Amino acid sequence: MTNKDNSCIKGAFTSKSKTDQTLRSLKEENEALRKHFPGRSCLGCFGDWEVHGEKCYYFTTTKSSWNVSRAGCKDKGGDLVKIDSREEQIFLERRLRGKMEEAEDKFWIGLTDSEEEGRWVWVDGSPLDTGLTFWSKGDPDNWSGGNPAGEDCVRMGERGGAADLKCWSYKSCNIPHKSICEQESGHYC
Ligand SMILES: [Ca+2]
Ligand SMILES: [Ca+2]
Repeated sequence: MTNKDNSCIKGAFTSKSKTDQTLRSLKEENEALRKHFPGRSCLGCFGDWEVHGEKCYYFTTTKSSWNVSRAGCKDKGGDLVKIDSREEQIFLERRLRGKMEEAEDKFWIGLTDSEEEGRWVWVDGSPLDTGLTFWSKGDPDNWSGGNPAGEDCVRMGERGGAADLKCWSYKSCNIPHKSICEQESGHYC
């Protein structure tokens, strides 16, 4: 084999690896665009619901107990939000900063241990993944100062932004709070 042949083969390899690299970055770009311009991938949400990834989110503006908040989400076709990833926590934590009017203006999420103390369950019945929790410092402490029954429901939000995303706090379920509902996004093509 001549040197010329060798360099041809080498060139072909370099070019293949460049093509792979370009393909990879195009895929990433496409994914990013799909998230930012849901219309392009035919994903969308009705009315005041906000699209993010493949889900729709609704942030209430009125305050209710955890149970009434959950019923409100169900009436709208969803349920209280379940946080499935760090990425979803990042989205919600950032979104709430602009919505909270004061420090205690936190939002109910779909997590509770009302059935059995310390056994955390999401609204879809799945157990809390202990590797994916974002408790504020000191929580969950089941403080009974506000309600003798203690606390069983989880709310989130830190108006000034949460350190390391940690902004879940435990509260008595009867306290009125705003809430975050979630449902699958629709396909509109
Ligand atoms: Ca979710
Ligand atoms: Ca409790």
